[in-house]
This record gives sequence, C-alpha cells and structure tokens, in this order.
Amino acid sequence: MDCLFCKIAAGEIPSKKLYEDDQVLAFYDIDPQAPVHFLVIPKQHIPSADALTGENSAVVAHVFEVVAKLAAELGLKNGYRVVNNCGADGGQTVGHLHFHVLGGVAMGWPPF
Ligand code: IU
Repeated sequence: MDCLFCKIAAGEIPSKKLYEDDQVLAFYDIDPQAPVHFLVIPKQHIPSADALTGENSAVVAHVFEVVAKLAAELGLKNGYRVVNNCGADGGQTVGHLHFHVLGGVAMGWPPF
C-alpha cells in the first residue's frame, strides 16, 4: 500500500521518533505548528477517523494513553491540544489516521 505513514511506521521512511510500541508510533511533525507538535499514529492502516469501527477502535484509547504519557514527559504541564483532522473539510492531508498533539503555547478557540 502506498501510504506515507505506513512507511514511517515500518521504518522505511525515517522520522524523529518519540515513542513506539506494537500498536502505535509517535513522531515529531515535520512542519510544526506549535513549540511542541508531534503526531501519534496507529501502526495499522486506518484511513481516517471516519473508518473507525468496533473492530479497530480500541487503538484510539491507547493513542490517548500514549499522548498523556508523552505530554507529561515533554513537560506540557499547562495543557495541550489533541487534534484529528478528518476528511477534506477537516483539513486531512495524509490518509492514515493520526492525532496531532500541540503544546508549549496558550492556544485560542475557535481555531479559525
Ligand atoms: P493532516 O491532519 O493530514 O493535515 O496532517 C498531516 C501532518 O503530517 C501535517 O502536519 C504534516 O506536516 C505532517 N507530515 C509529517 O510529519 N511528515 C511527512 O512526511 C508529511 C507530513 I508528507
């Protein structure tokens, strides 16, 4: 399958890795939008949040456990934002489920 994040998960394309286990990989975003900006992806190819089902959604809970662990390790004591862009209107550009974690600055809301 020609999927960039599958290739990163498989180690075929290098990434600035933060954490890895059998289910997920976390790595720094190549185009950071905050002082701290990393992505957490399932290793399994799931195209987007729209493709989550009872069969494959357990990994999302694990993603959030890893987010909490990494945020603590990176010292994001004041909080952070977790973003999933889903589909064209959501701004998704890479067709493999991923969660952005942004921190190190106070963010506003709404985001547009
Ligand atoms: P999006 O939610 O699909 O728009 O986010 C894709 C992200 O993947 C985006 O922030 C890119 O900077 C990031 N990214 C990356 O970290 N490494 C890459 O090789 C490519 C995109 I292409």
